[in-house]
Amino acid sequence: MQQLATQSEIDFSSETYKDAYSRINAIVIEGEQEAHENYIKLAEMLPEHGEQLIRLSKMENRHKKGFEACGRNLKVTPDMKFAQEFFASLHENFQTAAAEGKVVTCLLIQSLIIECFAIAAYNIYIPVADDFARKITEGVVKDEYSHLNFGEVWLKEHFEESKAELEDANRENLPIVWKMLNAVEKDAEILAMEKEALVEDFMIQYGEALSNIGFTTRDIMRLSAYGLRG
Ligand code: PL3
Ligand code: FE2
Ligand code: FE2
Repeated sequence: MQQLATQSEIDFSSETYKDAYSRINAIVIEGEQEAHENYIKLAEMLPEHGEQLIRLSKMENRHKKGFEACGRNLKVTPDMKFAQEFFASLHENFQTAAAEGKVVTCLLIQSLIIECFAIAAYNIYIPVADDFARKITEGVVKDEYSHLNFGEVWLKEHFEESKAELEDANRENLPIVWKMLNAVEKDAEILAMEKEALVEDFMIQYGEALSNIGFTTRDIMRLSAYGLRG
């Protein structure tokens, strides 16, 4: 496998880097914004956890501000139109599920898929980030583990009655993650982030989450590779 650059070899001020960063930075800002809105929606759907979910939504807003500062620090203007299109499918699926009162699907999309995607991306980004962005991202990723944990705990407690909906929601939404990864692959590589590493980290986080919720190893193999190849 081709060796990508290490942090000290990256020219964060080159036009190539800044061009790729304008899309990746926008994706992350948009992702944090979507997460912020999704936790507000979840707070309405699960009023007994309302306070905690509003806390999470506020953390997402702080994350968004942190990543906006990362873009400004590199003198990059985020391409928000690109990022909204990037998130359109997951956004739409979350909205539809919320309108139908499908809390299990909403939790799978936000607290499992989006959080695992974020954790994988941030973990792979940290060693190759500029010093300013690295500090921000290290703080953010710690929070994301707690967001993932919220989803795991709730779904574990409601495992039997959620199982069928989780299977459907996984089948419908996991292939979207692979499409999103393909759409960001080239830009990620310019930031010295390898697609294979992103896929691997995502699979580990997501597989562990499914295991914590109560799925068997056999289920996890089937669920977590859904739509991965073709
Ligand atoms: C949830 O709290 C946040 C959701 C953010 C989703 C981010 C997905 C990022 C995929 C793009 C890979 C490059 C990441 C680079 C990090 C600055
Ligand atoms: Fe976040
Ligand atoms: Fe989060």
